[in-house]
Amino acid sequence: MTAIEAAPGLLGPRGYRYLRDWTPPGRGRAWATGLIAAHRGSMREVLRNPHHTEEWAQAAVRAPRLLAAVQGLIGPSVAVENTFLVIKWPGRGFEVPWHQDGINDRLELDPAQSVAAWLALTDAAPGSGCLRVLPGSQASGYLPYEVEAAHGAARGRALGIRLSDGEQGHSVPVQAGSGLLMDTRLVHSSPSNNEAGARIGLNVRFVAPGAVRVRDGSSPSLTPLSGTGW
Ligand SMILES: O=C(O)CCC(=O)C(=O)O
Repeated sequence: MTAIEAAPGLLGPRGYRYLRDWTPPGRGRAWATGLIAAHRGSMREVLRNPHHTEEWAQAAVRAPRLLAAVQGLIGPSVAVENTFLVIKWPGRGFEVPWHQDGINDRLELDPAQSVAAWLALTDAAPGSGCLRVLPGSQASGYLPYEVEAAHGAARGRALGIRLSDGEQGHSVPVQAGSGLLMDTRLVHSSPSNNEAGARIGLNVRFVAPGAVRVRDGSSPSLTPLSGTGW
């Protein structure tokens, strides 16, 4: 199937949408302040699945405006499949390679029944490492990926997609408390933070019942938020 023949997907031809004020900006910034205080000493950069243990993340994934937007896309029954927090400390090189959220060695998400969200807790601008997206890339489906050793497991993301020559993507600045909703096949990345403050964002994968196709025999760990069928 070529990109032109493929259906554009839940988020339309661009494959992503801005979500304004999923939480009040001050609340996002207050969570960020708490995270900076908790992790400044260790300079921890990645928290996996904070919605399993941290109250702020449990509240974030349930934020009414966010949940309503997700339900509008994938229906009334919604669970969280994964969350992934990235803290980009100022002056530390940390690039997230080009990747798609809906596929890894463990599973593949049905793009018609799942959606990814990137939720800003601080302002994110091109200089501080906001997301770069390849608009329309979701129409090419899931692409081959490779392990990128340089971005090793310690940083939690080991998958990389090679772009064609000349492709650079498009920076999407996002204010604290706002975010992006993305097709799970949208190719995106983020550069290092070269500004003075930490840049913090939470990536969430939301699924409807039946959206997860397991690839390695393991069981997905779903946190139901609404509806039935779990
Ligand atoms: O927070 C970032 O810079 C990128 C995170 C991301 O793309 C992801 O977790 O899928």
